[in-house]
Amino acid sequence: MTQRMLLVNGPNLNLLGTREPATYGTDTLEDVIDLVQSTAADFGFEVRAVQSNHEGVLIDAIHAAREDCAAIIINPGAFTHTSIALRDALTGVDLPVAEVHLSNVHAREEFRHHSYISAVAECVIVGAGIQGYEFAVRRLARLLPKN
Ligand code: CA2
Repeated sequence: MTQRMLLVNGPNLNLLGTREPATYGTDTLEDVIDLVQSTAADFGFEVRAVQSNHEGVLIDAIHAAREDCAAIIINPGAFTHTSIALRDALTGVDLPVAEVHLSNVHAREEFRHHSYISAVAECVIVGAGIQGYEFAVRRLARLLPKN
């Protein structure tokens, strides 16, 4: 059976490629999804992609992953720095998590330096632009047992 990865993008990431290119680059969310899908396919994984500006929708998508996903790639957007609920959802499903940030959050404002998610992630990739999502897929594919 084909294994699946859940790709989660949080608030405002639907705007990728339309504004703030100096911080977030010029690639769109569609480019991110294409990159994740094509990288995952090289390792025999399908991808379900979810983007929402609403915390509860993201939590529901994470809960649903328990049924049919082997791993989660997440850029929680600004919820990274605020959401214990998102962290608890990730803990609750007990799947390997890769946390990705397009920008180097550590070189930005102080409030972006802390992540509620990092402590429950297998790996954290920051500042590599959309390539960070590719690294995340490769890392998770390496960690997961072959079926
Ligand atoms: O660097 C990242 O990937 C972030 O997760 C992006 C979040 C930010 O709050 C985090 O601190 C770091 C913001 C996403 C907003 O994305 C936009 C993209 C284009 C135009 C406007 C916003």
